[in-house]
Amino acid sequence: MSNYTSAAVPESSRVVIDPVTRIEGHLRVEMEAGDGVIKNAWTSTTQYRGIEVIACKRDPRDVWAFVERICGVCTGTHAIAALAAVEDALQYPVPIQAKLMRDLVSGALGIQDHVIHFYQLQAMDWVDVVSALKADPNETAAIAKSLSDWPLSSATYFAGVQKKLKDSIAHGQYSIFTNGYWGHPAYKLPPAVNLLGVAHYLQALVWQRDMIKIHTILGGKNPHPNFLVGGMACAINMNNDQAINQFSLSYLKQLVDTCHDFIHKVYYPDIVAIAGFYKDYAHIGASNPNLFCTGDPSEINTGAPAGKGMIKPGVLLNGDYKNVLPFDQDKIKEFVTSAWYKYTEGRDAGLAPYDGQTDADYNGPRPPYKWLSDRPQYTWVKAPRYDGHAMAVGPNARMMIGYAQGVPAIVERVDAACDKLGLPRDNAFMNSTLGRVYGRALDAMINVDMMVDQLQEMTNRIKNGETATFNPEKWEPETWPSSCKGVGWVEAPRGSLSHWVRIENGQTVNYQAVVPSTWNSSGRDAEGQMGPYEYSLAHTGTHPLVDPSRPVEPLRTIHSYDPCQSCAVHLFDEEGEAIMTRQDP
Ligand code: NFE
Ligand code: MG
Repeated sequence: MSNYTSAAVPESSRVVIDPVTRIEGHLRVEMEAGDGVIKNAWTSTTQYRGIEVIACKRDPRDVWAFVERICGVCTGTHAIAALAAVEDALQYPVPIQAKLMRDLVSGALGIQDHVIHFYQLQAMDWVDVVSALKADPNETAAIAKSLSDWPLSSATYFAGVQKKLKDSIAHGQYSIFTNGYWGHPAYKLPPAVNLLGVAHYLQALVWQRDMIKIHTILGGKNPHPNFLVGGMACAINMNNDQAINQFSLSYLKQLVDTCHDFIHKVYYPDIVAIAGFYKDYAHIGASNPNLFCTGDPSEINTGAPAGKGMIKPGVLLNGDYKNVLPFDQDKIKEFVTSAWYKYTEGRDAGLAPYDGQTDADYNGPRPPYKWLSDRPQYTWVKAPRYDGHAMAVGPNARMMIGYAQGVPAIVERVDAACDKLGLPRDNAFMNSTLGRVYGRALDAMINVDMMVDQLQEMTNRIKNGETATFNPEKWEPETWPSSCKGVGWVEAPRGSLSHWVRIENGQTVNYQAVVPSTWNSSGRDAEGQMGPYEYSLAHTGTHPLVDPSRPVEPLRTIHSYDPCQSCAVHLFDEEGEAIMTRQDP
Protein backbone atom coordinates (compact mmCIF):
# COMPACT_ATOMS: atom_id res chain seq x y z
CA MET A 1 0.00 0.00 0.00
CA SER A 2 2.27 2.74 -1.24
CA ASN A 3 2.05 5.98 0.70
CA TYR A 4 -0.96 4.89 2.72
CA THR A 5 -0.97 7.07 5.79
CA SER A 6 -2.43 5.08 8.61
CA ALA A 7 -4.57 6.80 11.13
CA ALA A 8 -2.78 6.69 14.45
CA VAL A 9 -5.25 9.03 16.06
CA PRO A 10 -5.42 9.26 19.85
CA GLU A 11 -8.88 8.45 21.17
CA SER A 12 -9.24 11.89 22.73
CA SER A 13 -9.00 13.54 19.28
CA ARG A 14 -11.48 11.27 17.50
CA VAL A 15 -14.82 12.61 16.35
CA VAL A 16 -17.21 10.25 14.59
CA ILE A 17 -20.49 11.01 12.83
CA ASP A 18 -22.27 7.73 12.13
CA PRO A 19 -24.74 7.53 10.62
CA VAL A 20 -24.72 10.84 8.79
CA THR A 21 -28.45 11.50 8.58
CA ARG A 22 -30.46 13.42 6.00
CA ILE A 23 -28.63 11.66 3.18
CA GLU A 24 -29.39 8.60 1.05
CA GLY A 25 -27.59 5.42 2.16
CA HIS A 26 -25.06 4.83 4.95
CA LEU A 27 -22.12 7.12 5.57
CA ARG A 28 -19.69 7.32 8.46
CA VAL A 29 -17.26 10.19 8.93
CA GLU A 30 -14.20 9.78 11.13
CA MET A 31 -12.24 12.91 12.00
CA GLU A 32 -9.18 13.88 13.95
CA ALA A 33 -10.00 17.17 15.63
CA GLY A 34 -8.20 19.63 17.84
CA ASP A 35 -7.72 23.38 18.41
CA GLY A 36 -11.18 24.10 17.00
CA VAL A 37 -10.42 22.60 13.57
CA ILE A 38 -10.50 19.30 11.70
CA LYS A 39 -7.00 17.92 11.13
CA ASN A 40 -7.71 14.75 9.22
CA ALA A 41 -10.76 12.90 7.93
CA TRP A 42 -11.87 9.54 6.52
CA THR A 43 -15.22 8.78 5.01
CA SER A 44 -16.56 5.27 5.04
CA THR A 45 -19.58 3.94 3.25
CA THR A 46 -20.71 1.04 5.39
CA GLN A 47 -22.95 -0.71 2.91
CA TYR A 48 -22.38 -3.02 -0.10
CA ARG A 49 -25.05 -3.32 -2.79
CA GLY A 50 -23.85 -5.66 -5.56
CA ILE A 51 -26.06 -4.25 -8.33
CA GLU A 52 -23.19 -4.22 -10.84
CA VAL A 53 -23.00 -7.95 -10.27
CA ILE A 54 -26.75 -8.39 -10.63
CA ALA A 55 -26.59 -6.56 -14.00
CA CYS A 56 -24.34 -9.27 -15.48
CA LYS A 57 -25.63 -12.22 -17.52
CA ARG A 58 -28.80 -10.35 -18.48
CA ASP A 59 -30.58 -9.44 -21.65
CA PRO A 60 -29.18 -5.92 -22.25
CA ARG A 61 -32.72 -4.72 -22.98
CA ASP A 62 -33.65 -5.50 -19.35
CA VAL A 63 -30.68 -4.02 -17.56
CA TRP A 64 -32.09 -0.50 -17.14
CA ALA A 65 -34.85 -1.92 -14.93
CA PHE A 66 -32.34 -3.60 -12.58
CA VAL A 67 -29.80 -0.81 -12.32
CA GLU A 68 -32.50 1.83 -11.92
CA ARG A 69 -32.94 0.32 -8.42
CA ILE A 70 -29.44 1.50 -7.47
CA CYS A 71 -31.20 4.55 -6.11
CA GLY A 72 -34.65 5.89 -5.34
CA VAL A 73 -33.43 9.46 -4.90
CA CYS A 74 -31.87 10.10 -8.31
CA THR A 75 -34.57 7.87 -9.65
CA GLY A 76 -34.47 7.33 -13.41
CA THR A 77 -30.88 8.54 -13.87
CA HIS A 78 -29.37 5.07 -13.67
CA ALA A 79 -31.98 3.73 -16.09
CA ILE A 80 -31.19 6.49 -18.58
CA ALA A 81 -27.44 5.86 -18.22
CA ALA A 82 -28.05 2.14 -18.82
CA LEU A 83 -30.13 2.84 -21.94
CA ALA A 84 -27.44 5.16 -23.26
CA ALA A 85 -24.73 2.53 -22.59
CA VAL A 86 -26.64 -0.29 -24.30
CA GLU A 87 -27.64 1.94 -27.22
CA ASP A 88 -24.02 3.08 -27.58
CA ALA A 89 -22.88 -0.56 -27.68
CA LEU A 90 -25.54 -1.57 -30.22
CA GLN A 91 -25.29 1.70 -32.18
CA TYR A 92 -29.02 1.90 -31.73
CA PRO A 93 -30.59 5.18 -33.01
CA VAL A 94 -33.35 6.63 -30.83
CA PRO A 95 -36.22 8.90 -32.00
CA ILE A 96 -35.84 12.50 -30.96
CA GLN A 97 -39.19 12.58 -29.17
CA ALA A 98 -37.99 9.77 -26.90
CA LYS A 99 -34.79 11.69 -26.23
CA LEU A 100 -36.79 14.77 -25.30
CA MET A 101 -38.93 12.67 -22.95
CA ARG A 102 -35.80 11.30 -21.26
CA ASP A 103 -34.47 14.84 -20.91
CA LEU A 104 -37.73 15.96 -19.31
CA VAL A 105 -37.63 13.02 -16.88
CA SER A 106 -34.00 13.87 -16.03
CA GLY A 107 -34.80 17.56 -15.68
CA ALA A 108 -37.78 17.00 -13.40
CA LEU A 109 -35.74 14.64 -11.26
CA GLY A 110 -32.80 17.02 -11.06
CA ILE A 111 -34.92 19.90 -9.93
CA GLN A 112 -37.01 17.93 -7.45
CA ASP A 113 -33.84 16.37 -6.04
CA HIS A 114 -32.10 19.74 -5.61
CA VAL A 115 -35.12 21.28 -3.89
CA ILE A 116 -35.53 18.30 -1.54
CA HIS A 117 -31.84 18.39 -0.87
CA PHE A 118 -31.81 22.03 0.06
CA TYR A 119 -34.94 22.17 2.19
CA GLN A 120 -35.30 18.67 3.62
CA LEU A 121 -31.70 17.48 3.79
CA GLN A 122 -29.46 20.52 4.17
CA ALA A 123 -31.40 23.58 5.34
CA MET A 124 -31.34 22.55 8.99
CA ASP A 125 -27.56 22.99 8.94
CA TRP A 126 -28.09 26.69 8.20
CA VAL A 127 -31.60 27.44 9.55
CA ASP A 128 -32.10 27.39 13.32
CA VAL A 129 -35.67 26.13 13.66
CA VAL A 130 -36.07 27.07 17.32
CA SER A 131 -34.95 30.64 16.63
CA ALA A 132 -37.86 30.99 14.18
CA LEU A 133 -40.14 31.11 17.24
CA LYS A 134 -38.71 34.54 18.10
CA ALA A 135 -39.38 35.98 14.63
CA ASP A 136 -41.74 38.85 13.89
CA PRO A 137 -43.92 37.49 11.04
CA ASN A 138 -44.25 41.04 9.63
CA GLU A 139 -40.50 41.18 9.24
CA THR A 140 -40.44 37.75 7.53
CA ALA A 141 -43.18 38.90 5.16
CA ALA A 142 -41.22 42.04 4.27
CA ILE A 143 -38.11 39.96 3.53
CA ALA A 144 -40.09 37.45 1.45
CA LYS A 145 -41.71 40.23 -0.59
CA SER A 146 -38.33 41.85 -1.21
CA LEU A 147 -37.08 38.56 -2.68
CA SER A 148 -39.88 37.75 -5.13
CA ASP A 149 -43.60 37.98 -5.82
CA TRP A 150 -44.29 34.43 -4.59
CA PRO A 151 -47.89 34.53 -3.36
CA LEU A 152 -47.49 32.73 -0.01
CA SER A 153 -45.66 35.63 1.61
CA SER A 154 -48.10 37.41 3.91
CA ALA A 155 -47.50 38.12 7.59
CA THR A 156 -50.67 36.12 8.36
CA TYR A 157 -49.26 33.12 6.55
CA PHE A 158 -45.92 33.28 8.39
CA ALA A 159 -47.71 33.81 11.73
CA GLY A 160 -49.65 30.60 10.99
CA VAL A 161 -46.46 28.65 10.33
CA GLN A 162 -44.94 30.02 13.52
CA LYS A 163 -48.00 29.06 15.55
CA LYS A 164 -47.92 25.52 14.17
CA LEU A 165 -44.25 25.25 15.14
CA LYS A 166 -44.89 26.77 18.59
CA ASP A 167 -47.80 24.41 19.30
CA SER A 168 -45.89 21.30 18.35
CA ILE A 169 -42.80 22.30 20.34
CA ALA A 170 -44.99 23.21 23.36
CA HIS A 171 -46.21 19.63 23.27
CA GLY A 172 -42.59 18.42 23.15
CA GLN A 173 -43.12 17.37 19.54
CA TYR A 174 -40.13 18.50 17.56
CA SER A 175 -41.10 15.72 15.20
CA ILE A 176 -39.10 16.16 11.98
CA PHE A 177 -37.00 18.79 13.74
CA THR A 178 -35.80 16.58 16.62
CA ASN A 179 -32.06 16.35 17.31
CA GLY A 180 -30.94 19.51 15.52
CA TYR A 181 -28.08 21.47 17.03
CA TRP A 182 -30.50 24.32 17.79
CA GLY A 183 -28.89 27.30 19.46
CA HIS A 184 -25.39 26.36 18.24
CA PRO A 185 -23.29 29.54 17.85
CA ALA A 186 -22.53 28.60 14.23
CA TYR A 187 -26.12 29.51 13.24
CA LYS A 188 -26.10 33.05 11.86
CA LEU A 189 -29.54 33.80 10.44
CA PRO A 190 -31.78 36.33 12.18
CA PRO A 191 -35.06 34.88 13.51
CA ALA A 192 -37.12 36.33 10.62
CA VAL A 193 -35.01 34.53 8.02
CA ASN A 194 -35.13 31.33 10.06
CA LEU A 195 -38.94 31.53 9.95
CA LEU A 196 -38.78 31.97 6.18
CA GLY A 197 -36.62 28.83 5.97
CA VAL A 198 -39.05 26.79 8.09
CA ALA A 199 -42.05 27.93 6.04
CA HIS A 200 -40.35 27.04 2.78
CA TYR A 201 -39.27 23.67 4.19
CA LEU A 202 -42.97 22.87 4.60
CA GLN A 203 -43.93 24.30 1.19
CA ALA A 204 -41.20 22.37 -0.60
CA LEU A 205 -42.59 19.12 0.80
CA VAL A 206 -45.90 19.82 -0.87
CA TRP A 207 -44.44 21.27 -4.10
CA GLN A 208 -42.16 18.31 -4.84
CA ARG A 209 -45.18 16.04 -5.36
CA ASP A 210 -45.95 17.90 -8.59
CA MET A 211 -42.54 17.14 -10.01
CA ILE A 212 -43.20 13.46 -9.50
CA LYS A 213 -46.28 13.77 -11.71
CA ILE A 214 -44.03 14.59 -14.68
CA HIS A 215 -42.44 11.17 -14.18
CA THR A 216 -45.78 9.46 -13.90
CA ILE A 217 -46.95 10.93 -17.23
CA LEU A 218 -43.79 10.16 -19.19
CA GLY A 219 -42.64 7.05 -17.38
CA GLY A 220 -45.76 5.59 -15.80
CA LYS A 221 -44.64 5.93 -12.17
CA ASN A 222 -42.23 7.31 -9.59
CA PRO A 223 -39.88 6.23 -8.20
CA HIS A 224 -38.34 4.16 -10.98
CA PRO A 225 -40.22 5.25 -14.10
CA ASN A 226 -40.43 2.94 -17.12
CA PHE A 227 -38.10 3.21 -20.09
CA LEU A 228 -37.31 1.24 -23.24
CA VAL A 229 -34.12 0.47 -25.13
CA GLY A 230 -34.53 2.15 -28.52
CA GLY A 231 -36.96 4.79 -27.26
CA MET A 232 -39.59 5.27 -24.60
CA ALA A 233 -42.57 3.14 -23.62
CA CYS A 234 -44.62 6.35 -23.58
CA ALA A 235 -46.67 6.72 -26.77
CA ILE A 236 -48.01 9.91 -28.40
CA ASN A 237 -51.43 10.19 -29.96
CA MET A 238 -53.21 13.48 -29.50
CA ASN A 239 -56.61 12.10 -30.39
CA ASN A 240 -56.91 9.09 -28.15
CA ASP A 241 -55.91 7.87 -24.72
CA GLN A 242 -52.20 7.26 -25.23
CA ALA A 243 -49.98 8.68 -22.46
CA ILE A 244 -49.30 11.86 -24.45
CA ASN A 245 -52.54 13.40 -25.66
CA GLN A 246 -54.15 16.83 -25.66
CA PHE A 247 -54.88 16.67 -21.96
CA SER A 248 -51.60 15.31 -20.65
CA LEU A 249 -49.54 17.66 -22.81
CA SER A 250 -51.24 20.73 -21.39
CA TYR A 251 -50.96 19.24 -17.88
CA LEU A 252 -47.24 18.76 -18.45
CA LYS A 253 -46.97 22.41 -19.38
CA GLN A 254 -48.77 23.42 -16.23
CA LEU A 255 -46.44 21.24 -14.13
CA VAL A 256 -43.28 22.58 -15.78
CA ASP A 257 -44.52 26.15 -15.24
CA THR A 258 -45.19 25.43 -11.55
CA CYS A 259 -41.75 23.98 -11.32
CA HIS A 260 -40.26 27.05 -12.99
CA ASP A 261 -42.01 29.41 -10.57
CA PHE A 262 -40.90 27.64 -7.41
CA ILE A 263 -37.27 27.56 -8.52
CA HIS A 264 -37.19 31.20 -9.63
CA LYS A 265 -39.33 32.64 -6.83
CA VAL A 266 -38.54 30.51 -3.78
CA TYR A 267 -35.50 28.23 -4.00
CA TYR A 268 -33.01 30.51 -5.74
CA PRO A 269 -33.97 33.68 -3.80
CA ASP A 270 -33.69 31.71 -0.53
CA ILE A 271 -30.18 30.62 -1.42
CA VAL A 272 -29.20 34.18 -2.27
CA ALA A 273 -30.68 35.44 1.02
CA ILE A 274 -29.14 32.74 3.20
CA ALA A 275 -25.71 32.77 1.52
CA GLY A 276 -25.26 36.42 2.53
CA PHE A 277 -25.13 35.34 6.20
CA TYR A 278 -22.64 32.55 5.61
CA LYS A 279 -20.01 34.24 3.44
CA ASP A 280 -17.24 32.52 5.40
CA TYR A 281 -18.31 29.19 3.88
CA ALA A 282 -17.12 30.44 0.50
CA HIS A 283 -13.65 29.89 1.99
CA ILE A 284 -14.37 26.61 3.78
CA GLY A 285 -14.59 23.08 2.44
CA ALA A 286 -12.86 23.25 -0.95
CA SER A 287 -12.46 19.84 -2.54
CA ASN A 288 -9.44 18.63 -4.44
CA PRO A 289 -8.83 21.35 -7.06
CA ASN A 290 -9.82 19.02 -9.91
CA LEU A 291 -13.36 18.91 -11.26
CA PHE A 292 -15.07 17.66 -14.37
CA CYS A 293 -18.45 17.43 -16.00
CA THR A 294 -19.75 15.82 -19.10
CA GLY A 295 -22.28 18.48 -20.01
CA ASP A 296 -26.00 18.77 -20.11
CA PRO A 297 -28.13 15.68 -20.59
CA SER A 298 -29.11 16.51 -24.17
CA GLU A 299 -25.52 16.74 -25.33
CA ILE A 300 -24.01 13.76 -23.69
CA ASN A 301 -26.67 11.41 -22.74
CA THR A 302 -28.62 11.38 -25.93
CA GLY A 303 -26.54 13.28 -28.49
CA ALA A 304 -29.75 15.00 -29.54
CA PRO A 305 -29.94 18.62 -30.69
CA ALA A 306 -32.53 19.16 -27.97
CA GLY A 307 -32.18 21.60 -25.12
CA LYS A 308 -29.62 24.34 -25.18
CA GLY A 309 -26.50 22.20 -25.12
CA MET A 310 -24.99 24.89 -22.96
CA ILE A 311 -22.24 23.25 -20.98
CA LYS A 312 -19.74 21.18 -22.92
CA PRO A 313 -17.78 18.33 -21.38
CA GLY A 314 -14.61 19.55 -19.73
CA VAL A 315 -12.00 19.17 -17.03
CA LEU A 316 -10.44 21.65 -14.60
CA LEU A 317 -7.12 20.53 -13.15
CA ASN A 318 -4.74 21.65 -10.43
CA GLY A 319 -6.74 24.71 -9.42
CA ASP A 320 -6.67 26.31 -12.87
CA TYR A 321 -10.35 27.15 -13.11
CA LYS A 322 -10.01 29.36 -16.19
CA ASN A 323 -8.82 26.80 -18.73
CA VAL A 324 -11.14 23.96 -19.52
CA LEU A 325 -9.26 20.90 -20.74
CA PRO A 326 -10.84 18.36 -23.06
CA PHE A 327 -12.48 15.40 -21.38
CA ASP A 328 -11.24 11.93 -22.30
CA GLN A 329 -13.19 8.98 -20.87
CA ASP A 330 -10.26 6.62 -21.49
CA LYS A 331 -8.38 8.36 -18.67
CA ILE A 332 -10.70 6.94 -15.99
CA LYS A 333 -9.56 4.11 -13.73
CA GLU A 334 -11.05 2.82 -10.49
CA PHE A 335 -8.83 1.94 -7.51
CA VAL A 336 -9.70 -0.21 -4.50
CA THR A 337 -6.72 0.52 -2.28
CA SER A 338 -8.88 1.69 0.63
CA ALA A 339 -11.98 -0.27 -0.32
CA TRP A 340 -13.23 -3.70 0.67
CA TYR A 341 -12.70 -5.19 -2.80
CA LYS A 342 -9.99 -7.20 -4.47
CA TYR A 343 -8.74 -7.14 -8.05
CA THR A 344 -7.06 -10.12 -9.69
CA GLU A 345 -4.22 -7.68 -10.52
CA GLY A 346 -3.85 -6.67 -6.85
CA ARG A 347 -5.57 -3.94 -4.84
CA ASP A 348 -3.22 -1.13 -5.93
CA ALA A 349 -3.97 -1.68 -9.61
CA GLY A 350 -6.34 0.69 -11.37
CA LEU A 351 -8.89 -0.78 -13.74
CA ALA A 352 -10.68 0.95 -16.59
CA PRO A 353 -14.44 0.61 -16.07
CA TYR A 354 -14.90 -1.64 -19.12
CA ASP A 355 -12.56 -4.11 -17.39
CA GLY A 356 -13.82 -3.37 -13.88
CA GLN A 357 -14.24 -6.06 -11.21
CA THR A 358 -16.63 -6.04 -8.27
CA ASP A 359 -15.26 -8.70 -5.93
CA ALA A 360 -16.00 -8.05 -2.28
CA ASP A 361 -13.04 -8.47 0.08
CA TYR A 362 -14.38 -7.62 3.51
CA ASN A 363 -11.97 -8.11 6.34
CA GLY A 364 -13.01 -5.25 8.58
CA PRO A 365 -14.61 -5.40 12.00
CA ARG A 366 -18.28 -6.20 12.57
CA PRO A 367 -20.62 -3.34 13.44
CA PRO A 368 -20.86 -1.41 15.67
CA TYR A 369 -17.53 0.02 14.51
CA LYS A 370 -15.16 1.75 16.89
CA TRP A 371 -12.66 3.26 14.49
CA LEU A 372 -12.31 2.01 10.94
CA SER A 373 -9.64 4.15 9.37
CA ASP A 374 -6.65 2.72 11.22
CA ARG A 375 -6.60 -0.05 8.62
CA PRO A 376 -5.92 0.20 4.89
CA GLN A 377 -9.43 -0.82 3.83
CA TYR A 378 -12.24 1.17 5.38
CA THR A 379 -15.06 1.72 2.85
CA TRP A 380 -17.25 0.05 0.24
CA VAL A 381 -16.69 2.89 -2.21
CA LYS A 382 -14.13 2.41 -4.96
CA ALA A 383 -11.85 5.33 -5.85
CA PRO A 384 -12.32 6.50 -9.46
CA ARG A 385 -9.47 8.68 -10.69
CA TYR A 386 -9.06 10.72 -13.89
CA ASP A 387 -5.55 10.54 -15.27
CA GLY A 388 -4.49 9.79 -11.71
CA HIS A 389 -6.31 12.80 -10.21
CA ALA A 390 -8.96 12.65 -7.50
CA MET A 391 -11.85 14.61 -9.03
CA ALA A 392 -14.94 16.29 -7.67
CA VAL A 393 -18.18 16.28 -9.65
CA GLY A 394 -21.50 17.98 -9.10
CA PRO A 395 -23.60 21.02 -9.90
CA ASN A 396 -20.75 23.31 -8.81
CA ALA A 397 -18.40 21.56 -11.26
CA ARG A 398 -20.96 22.13 -14.01
CA MET A 399 -21.27 25.81 -13.13
CA MET A 400 -17.48 26.32 -12.85
CA ILE A 401 -16.93 24.72 -16.23
CA GLY A 402 -19.87 26.54 -17.83
CA TYR A 403 -18.45 29.79 -16.45
CA ALA A 404 -15.01 29.15 -17.89
CA GLN A 405 -16.67 28.29 -21.21
CA GLY A 406 -18.50 31.64 -21.11
CA VAL A 407 -22.07 30.32 -21.02
CA PRO A 408 -23.99 33.63 -20.59
CA ALA A 409 -26.73 32.34 -18.24
CA ILE A 410 -24.05 30.98 -15.92
CA VAL A 411 -21.55 33.86 -16.13
CA GLU A 412 -24.24 36.39 -15.33
CA ARG A 413 -25.51 34.52 -12.26
CA VAL A 414 -22.11 33.52 -10.89
CA ASP A 415 -20.93 37.14 -11.22
CA ALA A 416 -24.04 38.30 -9.37
CA ALA A 417 -23.28 35.79 -6.61
CA CYS A 418 -19.70 37.07 -6.37
CA ASP A 419 -20.91 40.68 -6.11
CA LYS A 420 -23.31 39.70 -3.37
CA LEU A 421 -20.67 37.81 -1.44
CA GLY A 422 -18.05 40.54 -1.89
CA LEU A 423 -15.77 38.26 -3.87
CA PRO A 424 -13.83 38.88 -7.09
CA ARG A 425 -15.88 37.98 -10.16
CA ASP A 426 -14.75 34.49 -11.05
CA ASN A 427 -15.75 30.89 -10.56
CA ALA A 428 -13.22 29.94 -7.87
CA PHE A 429 -15.57 30.42 -4.90
CA MET A 430 -17.76 27.67 -6.28
CA ASN A 431 -15.25 25.13 -5.07
CA SER A 432 -16.31 25.51 -1.45
CA THR A 433 -19.07 24.40 0.90
CA LEU A 434 -21.16 27.46 0.01
CA GLY A 435 -20.26 27.12 -3.67
CA ARG A 436 -21.75 23.62 -3.81
CA VAL A 437 -24.99 24.87 -2.23
CA TYR A 438 -25.13 27.88 -4.54
CA GLY A 439 -24.14 25.84 -7.58
CA ARG A 440 -27.02 23.44 -7.01
CA ALA A 441 -29.55 26.30 -7.05
CA LEU A 442 -28.05 27.71 -10.24
CA ASP A 443 -28.15 24.25 -11.76
CA ALA A 444 -31.87 24.01 -10.94
CA MET A 445 -32.54 27.40 -12.58
CA ILE A 446 -30.74 26.42 -15.74
CA ASN A 447 -32.37 23.01 -15.83
CA VAL A 448 -35.87 24.36 -15.42
CA ASP A 449 -35.34 26.91 -18.20
CA MET A 450 -34.15 24.04 -20.40
CA MET A 451 -37.24 21.99 -19.53
CA VAL A 452 -39.51 24.81 -20.68
CA ASP A 453 -37.67 24.74 -24.04
CA GLN A 454 -37.63 20.95 -24.27
CA LEU A 455 -41.36 20.67 -23.68
CA GLN A 456 -41.98 23.37 -26.27
CA GLU A 457 -39.81 21.52 -28.76
CA MET A 458 -41.62 18.24 -28.10
CA THR A 459 -44.95 20.01 -28.61
CA ASN A 460 -43.82 21.65 -31.85
CA ARG A 461 -42.64 18.33 -33.20
CA ILE A 462 -45.96 16.70 -32.33
CA LYS A 463 -47.71 19.47 -34.26
CA ASN A 464 -45.46 18.57 -37.19
CA GLY A 465 -46.61 14.99 -36.99
CA GLU A 466 -43.55 13.54 -35.24
CA THR A 467 -45.04 10.99 -32.93
CA ALA A 468 -42.60 8.05 -33.01
CA THR A 469 -41.14 7.27 -29.59
CA PHE A 470 -39.62 3.86 -30.37
CA ASN A 471 -37.35 2.56 -33.11
CA PRO A 472 -37.78 -1.20 -33.69
CA GLU A 473 -34.74 -1.39 -35.99
CA LYS A 474 -32.30 -3.06 -33.61
CA TRP A 475 -34.66 -4.65 -31.14
CA GLU A 476 -33.94 -8.24 -32.17
CA PRO A 477 -30.66 -9.74 -30.86
CA GLU A 478 -30.02 -11.25 -34.31
CA THR A 479 -29.21 -7.73 -35.47
CA TRP A 480 -26.53 -7.21 -32.78
CA PRO A 481 -22.79 -7.79 -33.13
CA SER A 482 -21.58 -10.89 -31.30
CA SER A 483 -19.34 -8.73 -29.13
CA CYS A 484 -19.58 -5.00 -28.37
CA LYS A 485 -19.20 -2.46 -25.60
CA GLY A 486 -20.72 0.91 -24.79
CA VAL A 487 -20.82 3.75 -22.29
CA GLY A 488 -23.69 5.98 -21.24
CA TRP A 489 -23.09 9.40 -19.71
CA VAL A 490 -25.66 11.38 -17.75
CA GLU A 491 -25.26 14.58 -15.80
CA ALA A 492 -27.10 13.32 -12.71
CA PRO A 493 -28.11 15.72 -9.91
CA ARG A 494 -24.87 14.99 -8.01
CA GLY A 495 -22.57 15.09 -11.02
CA SER A 496 -21.31 13.01 -13.90
CA LEU A 497 -22.61 9.47 -14.00
CA SER A 498 -21.41 6.76 -16.37
CA HIS A 499 -22.49 3.19 -16.99
CA TRP A 500 -20.17 0.83 -18.89
CA VAL A 501 -21.38 -2.38 -20.47
CA ARG A 502 -19.84 -5.27 -22.40
CA ILE A 503 -22.24 -7.42 -24.40
CA GLU A 504 -21.38 -10.84 -25.81
CA ASN A 505 -23.72 -13.17 -27.66
CA GLY A 506 -26.79 -11.24 -26.60
CA GLN A 507 -25.88 -11.06 -22.89
CA THR A 508 -24.23 -8.52 -20.61
CA VAL A 509 -20.89 -9.92 -19.51
CA ASN A 510 -19.56 -6.98 -17.52
CA TYR A 511 -21.32 -3.98 -16.03
CA GLN A 512 -19.83 -1.08 -14.14
CA ALA A 513 -21.39 2.11 -12.81
CA VAL A 514 -19.04 4.99 -12.01
CA VAL A 515 -21.27 7.27 -10.02
CA PRO A 516 -21.10 10.89 -8.87
CA SER A 517 -21.11 9.99 -5.18
CA THR A 518 -18.40 7.41 -5.88
CA TRP A 519 -16.12 10.13 -7.26
CA ASN A 520 -16.92 12.41 -4.32
CA SER A 521 -16.94 9.96 -1.40
CA SER A 522 -14.00 7.82 -2.40
CA GLY A 523 -11.30 7.04 0.12
CA ARG A 524 -7.52 7.19 -0.28
CA ASP A 525 -6.09 5.79 -3.50
CA ALA A 526 -2.83 3.95 -4.09
CA GLU A 527 -0.96 7.27 -3.91
CA GLY A 528 -2.62 8.26 -0.66
CA GLN A 529 -4.77 10.98 -2.31
CA MET A 530 -7.97 11.66 -0.43
CA GLY A 531 -11.38 11.69 -2.10
CA PRO A 532 -13.31 14.99 -2.20
CA TYR A 533 -15.38 14.55 1.02
CA GLU A 534 -12.23 13.75 2.96
CA TYR A 535 -10.20 16.52 1.33
CA SER A 536 -12.90 19.13 1.95
CA LEU A 537 -12.88 18.39 5.67
CA ALA A 538 -9.21 17.79 6.26
CA HIS A 539 -7.05 19.39 3.66
CA THR A 540 -6.03 22.77 4.89
CA GLY A 541 -6.49 22.03 8.56
CA THR A 542 -8.71 25.09 8.82
CA HIS A 543 -12.18 23.58 8.66
CA PRO A 544 -13.92 24.74 11.85
CA LEU A 545 -15.25 22.30 14.43
CA VAL A 546 -15.96 24.39 17.48
CA ASP A 547 -17.75 21.82 19.63
CA PRO A 548 -16.85 18.19 18.78
CA SER A 549 -20.02 16.99 20.56
CA ARG A 550 -22.18 19.05 18.15
CA PRO A 551 -20.41 18.84 14.77
CA VAL A 552 -22.65 21.09 12.67
CA GLU A 553 -19.76 22.57 10.66
CA PRO A 554 -18.53 19.32 9.07
CA LEU A 555 -22.15 18.33 8.49
CA ARG A 556 -22.56 21.46 6.39
CA THR A 557 -19.63 20.43 4.26
CA ILE A 558 -20.64 16.80 3.90
CA HIS A 559 -24.27 17.70 3.19
CA SER A 560 -23.14 20.26 0.59
CA TYR A 561 -22.24 17.28 -1.63
CA ASP A 562 -25.73 15.79 -1.22
CA PRO A 563 -24.27 12.34 -0.50
CA CYS A 564 -25.94 9.32 -1.99
CA GLN A 565 -24.17 6.23 -0.73
CA SER A 566 -26.75 3.89 -2.21
CA CYS A 567 -25.57 5.02 -5.59
CA ALA A 568 -21.93 5.03 -4.60
CA VAL A 569 -21.61 1.31 -3.84
CA HIS A 570 -22.91 -1.41 -5.83
CA LEU A 571 -25.66 -6.94 1.37
CA PHE A 572 -24.21 -8.19 4.13
CA ASP A 573 -25.82 -11.15 5.76
CA GLU A 574 -26.08 -11.08 9.57
CA GLU A 575 -22.58 -12.54 9.83
CA GLY A 576 -21.12 -9.65 7.83
CA GLU A 577 -20.40 -11.88 4.83
CA ALA A 578 -20.85 -10.45 1.35
CA ILE A 579 -23.83 -12.04 -0.32
CA MET A 580 -22.92 -11.30 -3.95
CA THR A 581 -19.58 -11.67 -5.69
CA ARG A 582 -18.89 -11.11 -9.35
CA GLN A 583 -19.26 -14.21 -11.51
CA ASP A 584 -16.71 -14.29 -14.26
CA PRO A 585 -18.40 -14.45 -17.63
NI1 NFE B 1 -28.59 8.12 -5.57
FE1 NFE B 1 -27.15 9.59 -7.90
C1 NFE B 1 -27.20 11.25 -8.36
C2 NFE B 1 -26.51 9.07 -9.49
S1 NFE B 1 -25.28 9.35 -6.96
S2 NFE B 1 -28.34 9.97 -6.11
O1 NFE B 1 -27.33 12.33 -8.57
O2 NFE B 1 -26.17 8.84 -10.48
O3 NFE B 1 -24.30 10.53 -6.82
MG1 MG C 1 -19.20 1.15 -9.47
